[in-house]
Amino acid sequence: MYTLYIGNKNYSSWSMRPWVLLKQAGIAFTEVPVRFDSFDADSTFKKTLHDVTPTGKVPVLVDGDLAIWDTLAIAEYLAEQHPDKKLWPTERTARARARSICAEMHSGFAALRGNCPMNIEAQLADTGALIWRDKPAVRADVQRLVAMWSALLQTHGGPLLFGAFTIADAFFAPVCMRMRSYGLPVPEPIAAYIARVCALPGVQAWMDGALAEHDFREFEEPYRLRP
Ligand SMILES: N[C@@H](CCC(=O)N[C@@H](CS)C(=O)NCC(=O)O)C(=O)O
Repeated sequence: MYTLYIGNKNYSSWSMRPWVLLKQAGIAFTEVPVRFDSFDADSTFKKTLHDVTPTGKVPVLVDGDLAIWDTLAIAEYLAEQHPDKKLWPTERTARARARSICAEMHSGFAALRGNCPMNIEAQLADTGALIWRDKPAVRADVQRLVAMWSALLQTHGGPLLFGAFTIADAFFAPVCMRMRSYGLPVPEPIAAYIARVCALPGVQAWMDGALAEHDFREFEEPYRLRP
């Protein structure tokens, strides 16, 4: 049985990816929530993770005495462990494309991530409208996502990026959360894709968990004074 260490469901976009992947694929695991705190060296968060991962960050997947950190490595490990689940697209070129966009997500979209931190319970449409007006880099990130998703939905015919659910949809699920919370404007077919991702049982289960947390963490809240 796997153990997955995760952060607050409302805020932890990196934790969301492998959690949704495991849930959506029907792979059994136990979750260990590690509450976000100051992230100082002597914080409970860092102390909890000290013996688990050298990075001191979530997510971490533990399989027996093996710990795998970093979302891409976790996704690759699960795909190798469960070939029957087809976590990557089965066709070679589609798989290469899926890996490309997951790597792009992993190292990119800094403006969107920085300006629109994930906050599932928050309704930040007014803030989103100001960000949209004032931050061309955010608009550029969203334009890139719209182009990426439109091309894939067209090529593979939907309903998800590569037809059926894959790691790629799990990787972009937190982006869908951001688009939703901040009300960022996207064309209708993209809004429909976001709605389909939100309706996936694995994503729904994560969102339900986030909404049940009621754990307002000030340092994760650039835009709200209170819940
Ligand atoms: N590249 C890492 C990023 C992990 C990450 O930054 N996790 C955040 C929570 S979403 C964290 O643990 N932050 C604690 C810290 O920065 O000390 C991955 O893909 O897993």
